[in-house]
Amino acid sequence: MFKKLATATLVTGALLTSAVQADQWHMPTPYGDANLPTQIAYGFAEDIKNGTDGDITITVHSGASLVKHPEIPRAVRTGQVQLGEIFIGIMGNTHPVFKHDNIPFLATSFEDAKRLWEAAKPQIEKQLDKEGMTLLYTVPWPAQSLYTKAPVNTLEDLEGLKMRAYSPSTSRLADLMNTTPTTVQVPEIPQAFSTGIIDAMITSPSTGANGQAWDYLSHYTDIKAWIPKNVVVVNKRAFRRLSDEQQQVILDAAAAAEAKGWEGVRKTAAEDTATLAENGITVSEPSEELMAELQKIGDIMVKEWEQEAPEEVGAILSNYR
Ligand code: PCA
Repeated sequence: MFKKLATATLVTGALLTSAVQADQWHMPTPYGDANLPTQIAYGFAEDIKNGTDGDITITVHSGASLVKHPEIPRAVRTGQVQLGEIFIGIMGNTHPVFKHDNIPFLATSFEDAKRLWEAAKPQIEKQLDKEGMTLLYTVPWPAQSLYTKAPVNTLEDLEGLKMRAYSPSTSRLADLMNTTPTTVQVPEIPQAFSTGIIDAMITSPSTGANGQAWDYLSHYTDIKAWIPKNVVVVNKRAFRRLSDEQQQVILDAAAAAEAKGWEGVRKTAAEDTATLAENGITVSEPSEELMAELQKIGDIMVKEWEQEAPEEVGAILSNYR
């Protein structure tokens, strides 16, 4: 008798709780609070809280504090968290379509990067869907350029150096540049340079400026090789459980976030490049020879990429071109 009563009370209690309790969602992100994508993520969470009158509140766990970056895709896929932010390139081994994001010289202006994204988006949505995830929005990074401890005029100046890699494509690029790829996450960059784990890297002026690159290197060669993006994805089942109105609030917040990213990135690119120079880094344009050498490597990488998945990659390339 007592047991029955206790169970009944528990059930009623649970029902009551679920009726009044707001959905508390968790959103791991890879990068720290100073980064544009993270600031956008906070605004996105705020929009959703306001738009749902507090029924969905999202806690943003920035800087890989809740889930390590390489594990965020799986955490979202399995529903361990409801949504998360991921650097698209790190999923390059999941399916070649994700590599569109790190191919040198395929798209080097924000206009081209946006066109490339429109061309790749249907394929990306398809692959994410297969893995139980729904695409919400992307945030582009500034163009990726070369950081070194000495001036670089040709690829020979880099030969044998340990080059930071952050995705399968950048590992391949490091190989083709006759350097040794070494995977290092953003928070570990300063220490990796000062302990000699890496000698050079290709990343945005923002990541260099946030990590105070002037403390451990001296030259920035503005090769503007590609414009990668983060993507924010939601677990498909978590999303479908919401009402149509709630889903719409999230989609609207995602559209606003995406617009903020493409707008904001131009400003941060210019500001952060200036910060590098102000702090004593030599910022220079690449030599024609270096660009010609890198361009050749880019052509090889496009061919290799297309061979990996002729149908899907072919569709992206023909859409884009
Ligand atoms: N910063 C991140 C991704 C691209 C970028 O500009 C990084 O270096 O890992």
